[in-house]
Amino acid sequence: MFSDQRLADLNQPLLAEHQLHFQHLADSPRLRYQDVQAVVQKLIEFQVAIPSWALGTGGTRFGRFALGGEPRTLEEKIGDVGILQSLNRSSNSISLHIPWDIPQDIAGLQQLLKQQGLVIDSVNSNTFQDQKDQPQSYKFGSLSHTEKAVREQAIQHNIDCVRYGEQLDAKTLTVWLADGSNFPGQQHLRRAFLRTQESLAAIYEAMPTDWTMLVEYKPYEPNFYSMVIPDWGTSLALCQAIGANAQVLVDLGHHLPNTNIEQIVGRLRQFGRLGGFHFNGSMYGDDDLTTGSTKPFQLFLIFNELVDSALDQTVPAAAVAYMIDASHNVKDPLEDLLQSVENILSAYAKALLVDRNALNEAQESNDVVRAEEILRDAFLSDVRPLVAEAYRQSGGALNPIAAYRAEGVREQLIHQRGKHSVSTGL
Ligand SMILES: [Mn+2]
Repeated sequence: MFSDQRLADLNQPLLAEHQLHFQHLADSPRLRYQDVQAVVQKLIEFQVAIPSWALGTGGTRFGRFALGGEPRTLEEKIGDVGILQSLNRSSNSISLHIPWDIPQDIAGLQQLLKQQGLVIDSVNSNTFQDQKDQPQSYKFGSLSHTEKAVREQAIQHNIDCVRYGEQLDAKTLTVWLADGSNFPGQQHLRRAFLRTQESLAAIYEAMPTDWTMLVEYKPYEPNFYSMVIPDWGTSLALCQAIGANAQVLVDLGHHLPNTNIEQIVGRLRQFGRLGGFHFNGSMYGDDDLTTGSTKPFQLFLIFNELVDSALDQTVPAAAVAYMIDASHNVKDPLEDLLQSVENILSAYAKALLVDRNALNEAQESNDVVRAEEILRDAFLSDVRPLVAEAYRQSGGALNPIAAYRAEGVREQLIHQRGKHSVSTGL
């Protein structure tokens, strides 16, 4: 949809002002210790996967207000992510949800992905709903279920996901379990855990050795008394029991209010078990808002842990898969995703600006105020010119949302797909 020439035309009127702001930041004391191009390069290299289930308008228990032009097929979803990628060059991969997006025409999909410069990074299993014609029900759990036949069906579904993923060169299986109980006494808590461990181990055994299993946790919902994997400690224990390629996935919305998520991130990095991220914004719980919309300082502190641990030789080097997991109830999903990626890149850029030597000195000498001021100094920097420069240098739009609107992308999608097209997903 956006040719290089079209992007250059859209960027042209913004260029002079951008260069002024960028130069001002590059010359500022904040970047005194840094090679500004090295920071831009890090931003260019940072990629966030887009979920196939979040390209339509999301709903709540109460209703759904569709926007129109939603992608109806996996091919159209790839098209939507291609639009994002052409604008920000930071969303080069897709997280696939099975069974909402079962790949059919593998050769055609591979060609389409190549054309759009995209890859499938992970497949996500779904044992939180009963599918039509499914022999066993997940009403009382899946991998933790008391009945072997239900567990076996859930194990097989996860293995099927891996097989679909292999056909499209994915390397990661993400498992989020809705298993748990709603009432005290309903479930034997330890036995449910052990059955889950056994089931995950069986899936792990069936995975190719170069695959990673990401184990997500969530404190409540859909079960309100207990979740089998409620917290990072449980995820970590499962991963340690299963194998080296089992890693914890941190979903920012899967914490109770006021949880110190940056500390969890630091711990998991230290133990070499942070495998992935689901980015979203959270006000009360798993409300799946735009990443960075409500707690930008927390997002910055999380990136501060990621940047700091990446520089620490004593921390095991590990690839972290970054993905968005959000819902868009009242926004155009594509605009929301552009905002999320921009907020993620901004938090990362700010974390890269932290004067680490000065911070270490302040921490070691217990200079509390100085340490906090160093973080505040980076957090309060306006890094938008750095992010825009990363977009520009990688061939994207200086202002992706403005370009999206100027081109009338949503109107075109509605024209192509209709006002009432509905996407599978949240
Ligand atoms: Mn998630």
